[in-house]
Amino acid sequence: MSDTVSDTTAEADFVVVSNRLPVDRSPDDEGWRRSPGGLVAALEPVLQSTGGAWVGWPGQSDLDLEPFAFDGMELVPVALSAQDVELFYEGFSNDTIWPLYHDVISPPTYHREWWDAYVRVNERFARAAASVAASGATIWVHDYQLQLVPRLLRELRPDVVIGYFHHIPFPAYGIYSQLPWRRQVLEGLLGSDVIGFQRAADAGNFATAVRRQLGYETKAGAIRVPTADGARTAVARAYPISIDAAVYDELARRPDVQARAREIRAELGDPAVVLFGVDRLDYTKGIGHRLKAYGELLTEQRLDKTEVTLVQVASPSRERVTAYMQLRDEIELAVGRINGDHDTVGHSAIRYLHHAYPREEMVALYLAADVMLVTALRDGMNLVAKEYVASRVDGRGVLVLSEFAGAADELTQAIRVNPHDIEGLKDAIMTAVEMPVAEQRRRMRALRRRVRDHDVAGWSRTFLADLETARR
Ligand code: GDG
Repeated sequence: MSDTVSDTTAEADFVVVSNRLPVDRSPDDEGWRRSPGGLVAALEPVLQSTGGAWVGWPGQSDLDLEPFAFDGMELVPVALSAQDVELFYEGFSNDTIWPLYHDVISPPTYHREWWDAYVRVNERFARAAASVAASGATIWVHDYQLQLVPRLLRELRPDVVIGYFHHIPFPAYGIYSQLPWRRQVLEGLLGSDVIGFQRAADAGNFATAVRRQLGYETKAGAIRVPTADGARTAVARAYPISIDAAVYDELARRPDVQARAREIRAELGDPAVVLFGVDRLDYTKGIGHRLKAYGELLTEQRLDKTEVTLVQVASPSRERVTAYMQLRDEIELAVGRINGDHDTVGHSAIRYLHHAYPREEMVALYLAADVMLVTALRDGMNLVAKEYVASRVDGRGVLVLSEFAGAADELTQAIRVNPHDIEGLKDAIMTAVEMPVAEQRRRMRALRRRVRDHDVAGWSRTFLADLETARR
């Protein structure tokens, strides 16, 4: 990676780089479908108006494709071999960085072979981005799989402006410093002009790591990065991500979605109380703690088992990583025990669903749920919490929210919990179940205002405005 990529083929003034392209192969394998998600929704208008490009992996190993146009964007596929997927993606990204950055809830694995693959694949992404960026382009790199890309890009293309957004937590120094390649990762990120985090605490942890490891001066989020001819400034600060709130609001007002919400309650046997959890099946989400608290409330008869149902959607995730296989076994064992103890022939304590659902169905579930349980042990933001709020067009419903999710900084009218404190979690669930309607409405009004006024479009506008300032 020593040669500078020539920009003779370059064309895009705005380039997004993320592990995955924003499209999935359609089931019949005949072309592409847009993958759902707020990031695409937020960035698509910018990409379309600037003739921008998106660089990423198409999601299948050994698929080597030429760039192609899709919905007014140029998509630039980066090929990953089956071995890259195993070492770079499942290995270093999801079994080293992910557990380390989520406060070692699960022990991180350190393999030099995984690191080598991470470097190699990051170089490939950087080269792909460098080759499509126009002179002076803005390049926005996303997330923990690509932490080395900013610096590699700066070496290849000193003319471009580089932003990086970190979707997951950045851990405290005592934890971060376990990483055998801690300096290289910090230097990789510092190739950016602006480094965005979910919470102010994450940005603070990053600045501390930079000071302690590299000895660079940091002042209120401005980091002085030494260069060959002096120094440049990199900015590290919080840009809490959000959702396209209007889309959830609209879906939740649709008569068919509301009818489906009523139908869901009927299918559950019209219980007095529906509790709801939806997460990727991930050990960071605190699903086990949630089940423990709920099971004890049933056993102690604080909740009436004939009157309450917990719907838990656990969407399949990272199924080839051992820690996730073990988690699935643990969760399914816990669900089986609780249901075995408390079910009747006609009623289930937990409706456990190991599937992914279409967005309409998710919104119907949000509308059907009296209480939403977000009990993450560590979570960059947690968009589910915001989606629940945006869907409650009826002003009802209660959000129980972990203080370890980034969303807790903003959603202050939720019932805040420490999920490690099982007694506290049980009390919070009871407070939510028993909350008078007037109080539900008062809290929900404030929550909805927050999510409406801070949506994902605002998030990307703010970040990109700071990148423009960095350019000047
Ligand atoms: C990472 C960070 C940060 C889930 N199951 C289904 C489904 N989902 C959707 C949810 C939500 C998204 O997936 C999950 O987002 P989260 O934010 O809750 O969590 P992560 O996947 O861990 O995301 C996180 C985020 O990045 C953004 O920066 O907030 O902290 O870990 O949108 O609705 N969607 C559908 N069916 C499902 O079954 N349609």
